Amino acid sequence: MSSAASDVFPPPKDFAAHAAIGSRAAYDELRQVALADPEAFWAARARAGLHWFKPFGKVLDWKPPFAQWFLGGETNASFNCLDRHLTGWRRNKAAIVWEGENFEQRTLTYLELHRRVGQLANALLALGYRAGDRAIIYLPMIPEAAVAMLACARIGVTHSVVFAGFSSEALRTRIEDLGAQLVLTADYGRRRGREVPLKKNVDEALEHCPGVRHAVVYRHTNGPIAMRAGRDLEWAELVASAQPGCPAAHLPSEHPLFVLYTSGTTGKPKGVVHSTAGYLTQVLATMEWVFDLRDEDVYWCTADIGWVTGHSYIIYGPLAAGATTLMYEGAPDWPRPDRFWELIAKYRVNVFYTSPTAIRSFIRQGEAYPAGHDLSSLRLLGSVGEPINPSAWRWYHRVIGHERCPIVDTWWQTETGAILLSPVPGAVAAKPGSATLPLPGIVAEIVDAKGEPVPDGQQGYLVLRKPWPSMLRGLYGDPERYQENYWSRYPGSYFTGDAAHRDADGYYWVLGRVDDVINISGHRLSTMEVESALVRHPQVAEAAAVGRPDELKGQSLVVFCTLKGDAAATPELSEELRAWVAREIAAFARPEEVRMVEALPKTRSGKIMRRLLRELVTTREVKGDTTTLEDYAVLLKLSVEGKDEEEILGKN
Ligand code: 7RM
Repeated sequence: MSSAASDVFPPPKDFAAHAAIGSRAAYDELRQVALADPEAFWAARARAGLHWFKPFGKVLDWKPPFAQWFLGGETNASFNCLDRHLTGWRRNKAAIVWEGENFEQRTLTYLELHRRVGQLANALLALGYRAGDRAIIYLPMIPEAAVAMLACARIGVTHSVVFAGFSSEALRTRIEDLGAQLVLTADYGRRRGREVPLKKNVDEALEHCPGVRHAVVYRHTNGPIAMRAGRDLEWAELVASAQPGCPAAHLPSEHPLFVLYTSGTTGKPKGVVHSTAGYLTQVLATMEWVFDLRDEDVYWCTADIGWVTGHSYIIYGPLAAGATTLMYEGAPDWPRPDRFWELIAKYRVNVFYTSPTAIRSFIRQGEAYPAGHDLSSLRLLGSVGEPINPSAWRWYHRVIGHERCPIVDTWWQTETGAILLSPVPGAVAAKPGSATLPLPGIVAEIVDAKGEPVPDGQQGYLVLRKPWPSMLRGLYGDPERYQENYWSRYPGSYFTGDAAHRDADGYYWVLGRVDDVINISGHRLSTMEVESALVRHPQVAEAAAVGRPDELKGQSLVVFCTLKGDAAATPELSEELRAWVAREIAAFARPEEVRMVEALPKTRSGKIMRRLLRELVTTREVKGDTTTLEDYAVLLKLSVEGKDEEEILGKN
């Protein structure tokens, strides 16, 4: 499938002229070098990119599916993000520029950030926390979130950030799975003028988590909270009595820097484990290749630190690179729909990285909002989280980038740690809707069900043939699930769970998930997780959740429920169930629609035919009654009695 010439956007000449990689030839050469000897390639990046307390020996130990990188080496992520920048002029450079939802402003230089991280790290050491312990971070988008992550990293405490939009129930399951001893939180967060009761959620979760010894609480809004003596500690008091200088622990390369929970195909979220040295090496390399970062840049990634994008491209990547990273606390449309454009103009943002869902909502609001602000500082635009539709790409290019800024459509996952497919903006021509080419050192392929490469233009599954430094090291406490989820379908290759095709120019077009994971506004959600939440409701007997294409959010959630005995299918119950899911999981998981039905279509082996329901919500409107659904199911059952869903409908 080749594209018309008008669909190709070559790197703008003046962008390429000043870019680190400024031509396709230079880029092909780099990819060639990586391909010829990946281990030597990554070893050189690791040596040049990171500070090592002790140099590594063996580059890669690969016993599929378990990889270890840079063995024998000792380093520290917090040291690489902070201390390295203190010896030269960068010590007084802004590390974090923060703006609160209520327009409050704070700037932390590298020196100041280093001081605060050291204080908190010393306070945690004084409480007895050591390398190998686990901490949950449940904080809003405030600089303290970065301080907390870097303080944990400094002493080798593995952190797990839980998105502040998650419920107390979601928080509890993560604390329990991780066996965390420590929680770092705040009184409240701010969201669209409301105060989100974070500490209250922590209190509820901790009723079931006796293993947590301390909750350290930062006063952000100063709203009322309960403090439990002996367990809860005031952040301010703790750091006031702590020494500022805290030496960074010399940690082995493979030390687990963080665990981040993400949705899988079952009801239980997966704890994706990331390493220290491999993770940081590749995240840092992609800051250069993809964002073409310069020291004088103001860089803004609009993600939340609760997602992997926030970890890699608000905190670890930019800070390891010595960049100025902008952090904004609130919603894009608060108090007005032009908040993002106002921030870009105010802080003279050069590199802007956001999601297709955000872009589509801007399109809906109209061009007057961005037109009212000076966006001339922008040099480069990025997109992440879901496929970007070509029309949204063009709008982004024209209305935000003024046809001057290249766009990097970056494909990656929580599991991959860093961007793997993306144009290199000074070297690779973009095509709207394509993440273009694999970055250096990445061997991607599109295969059929048997693992054979498919011809160009044909749809298949995206797999990765070689290990990469920032790949996940496993799922916390569950090596079998790690093996099963990612490595069992094509032994020796990593299965991404995404469908894709490659065009005649070798460009990759990622189409979306092929499993029971849906993507709502770039947030990954397991349909099983929603179903488990629904069947916890006293009136629900069975539930099936599916995604429906949504113009704004990419996908929206539709759920089918059967009710228990005497429960009546009323609009009130439907509303209650929507609110229930939002409370049990998170607001983004609130179903768009609840359908109460008399039966769910099932295979003879009893599996709910989600694919059938998916087709139903996609291709035709389901009316208020249940007959359509039942008839559809019965018809299908009659014609294919005895076969399983996969056989009937093909596994995508
Ligand atoms: C970074 C992140 C991962 C899933 C992934 C895809 C989808 C992400 C793109 C994309 C097409 C993109 N991590 N996805 N980026 N699809 N083009 N540029 O999103 O773990 O939360 O989600 O998101 O399906 O497998 S994630």
